[in-house]
Amino acid sequence: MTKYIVVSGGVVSGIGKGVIASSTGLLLKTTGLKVTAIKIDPYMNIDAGTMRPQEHGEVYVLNDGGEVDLDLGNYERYLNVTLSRDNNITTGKIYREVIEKERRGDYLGKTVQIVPHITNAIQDWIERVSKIPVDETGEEPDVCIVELGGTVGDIESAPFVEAMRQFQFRVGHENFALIHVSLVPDMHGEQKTKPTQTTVHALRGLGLLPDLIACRLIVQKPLEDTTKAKISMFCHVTPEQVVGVHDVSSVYHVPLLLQSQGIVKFLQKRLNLPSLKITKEMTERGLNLEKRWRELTRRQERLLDEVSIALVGKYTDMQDSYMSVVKSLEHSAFRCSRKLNLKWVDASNLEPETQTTNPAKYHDAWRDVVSANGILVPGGFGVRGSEGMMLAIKWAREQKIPFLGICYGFQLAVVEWARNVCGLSNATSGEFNPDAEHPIIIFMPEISKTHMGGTMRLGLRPTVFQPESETWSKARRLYAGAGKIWERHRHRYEVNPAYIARLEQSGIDFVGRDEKGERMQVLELRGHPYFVGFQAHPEFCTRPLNPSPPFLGFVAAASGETVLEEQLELQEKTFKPPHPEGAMVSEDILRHGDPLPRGEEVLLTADQ
Ligand SMILES: *[C@@H]1O[C@H](CO)[C@@H](O)[C@H](O)[C@H]1NC(C)=O
Ligand SMILES: *[C@@H]1O[C@H](CO)[C@@H](O)[C@H](O)[C@H]1NC(C)=O
Ligand SMILES: CC(=O)N[C@H]1CO[C@H](CO)[C@@H](O)[C@@H]1O
Repeated sequence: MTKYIVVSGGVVSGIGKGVIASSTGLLLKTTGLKVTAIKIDPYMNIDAGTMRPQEHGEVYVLNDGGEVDLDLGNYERYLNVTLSRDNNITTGKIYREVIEKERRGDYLGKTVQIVPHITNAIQDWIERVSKIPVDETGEEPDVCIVELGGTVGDIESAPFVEAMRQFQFRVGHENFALIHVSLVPDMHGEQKTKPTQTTVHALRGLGLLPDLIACRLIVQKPLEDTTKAKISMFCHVTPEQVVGVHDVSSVYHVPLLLQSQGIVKFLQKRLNLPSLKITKEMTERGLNLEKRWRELTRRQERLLDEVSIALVGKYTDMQDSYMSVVKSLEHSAFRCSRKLNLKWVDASNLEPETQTTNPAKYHDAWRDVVSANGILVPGGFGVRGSEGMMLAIKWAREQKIPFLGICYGFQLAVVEWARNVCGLSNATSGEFNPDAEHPIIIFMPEISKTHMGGTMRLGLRPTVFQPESETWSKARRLYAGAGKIWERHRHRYEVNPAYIARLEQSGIDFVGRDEKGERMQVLELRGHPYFVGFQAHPEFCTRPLNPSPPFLGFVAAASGETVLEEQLELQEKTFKPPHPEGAMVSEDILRHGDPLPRGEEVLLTADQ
């Protein structure tokens, strides 16, 4: 029987419910259990692909091409699992399923209602998805963490709260626990419990009893014993059921903070976890995970040397849209024992026009770029800022500053090369000007231009390293010298095949390509400390204890030549892909080359 831990929130959203939920999952994993996660988003969108990054943060891409909320990224990273698009439930998906069933006549003409039809559909979905294997064992998970988005009491989340109320009886008391995350405001040094009392009363009114109340304090001061006693008394729980989560130096400390308050022991007893048979091998794996996690957090506190990275992008004032990129840099910096100093540079401030319209911004932006140890151009869309990004790329290339280009950043690096090295001064991307004289980047031919803005190439795809790259490519060494690697893609444009010979003659190397060798996926320059571009989005597969290889190489190179050499050697010995074996063989890719579309067709927003 699967054990379910539902994590709900009260008072306000955005207080780190996801981190508490994934930390709980991680702690259970250290006891040798197999853990999966489901995120419920009470909004009507069917998927996240069409949502604007300014409003929702990053669109996170899964192996199966599912475009989801960035919280699923949290779970994949903490739990080292591979989730599917069904691990994200939105109101839109549930309603669509119920409406489709109604249209098919599955309800035999009965009145279809929120209770029981929508609430049943939610419960069925959770039960089904919680049983899907997500890790290298290929076995059913023991525990499923269900994070309920929004706050209890919202109109939006009401059907989900009711579904959870019913669900506790469906699966039984011993298999269902609820963690309610609440806010404890600190007012002039006094910790206030009233909001928590109110939200717990609301929860009880809806038929759900909290097994644990996680009190978030948005200050660096732990929950006081008197506050704990008060919450325990007014919310009708024992003091051991109240845990405090104050601000700590980094989110990686949260699991240890929870553990120190006995939540593992509590959940073991509450859910009768010892009744699950845990093999010796899994117990050891769990212990090893705990040891490595502790080491990571301990090492983090002692970091002295800094590495500064300029992130030259477009949505720099909406930093959540680069969540996975930032995580990849963080994980890589830990590994290199460096403190990450991230400088956000708005690319359009680097353009010559800004020098006249806003000289201060122009100079600040360039100061950040030229003082950085490494320059990163992440994914993006559209022409705005692209000239500024290419100026930053040119600087990195000529001054031999470590550079990493992701997706759009990779494409711009190719255009910059075509213009300034290959002598095609009119080179540009077909994305900006479809009638350009030298469209170095073009719309992928398989993708329909006419169909509602087109589709995307989405999900986990292989990249094959060119045979001769074995002798020199740093990118390849970072993947332990593998001939074939797997990363997630999300793009619509590619390097124009008509220019590849010319580009390569002038000295750029496309060391990684698709299986047919037609699509350019990894570029690298020889004779440069680190100049690498990826058409894929490797940032979606980074792990705290297993940083994304191209990011690791980039941060290591930015930390110095010896650090890079150390990390290359370590990667050659220890790197393992974060995907379970099964994820890396896809029949239809083998049979048909590169089929499109694998995911749902994606409509573009105007901004893209
Ligand atoms: C993470 O998962 C991958 C693939 O499922 C596995 O090979 C690797 O050993 C796991 N890493 C850890 C630290 O558990
Ligand atoms: C290409 O650039 C030259 C100047 O370098 C310009 O005269 C010419 O019009 C450009 N061609 C196109 C098609 O834009
Ligand atoms: C079972 C099911 O309906 N899954 C859906 C999950 O969401 C995606 C859209 O993002 C749908 O395509 C799936 O059908």
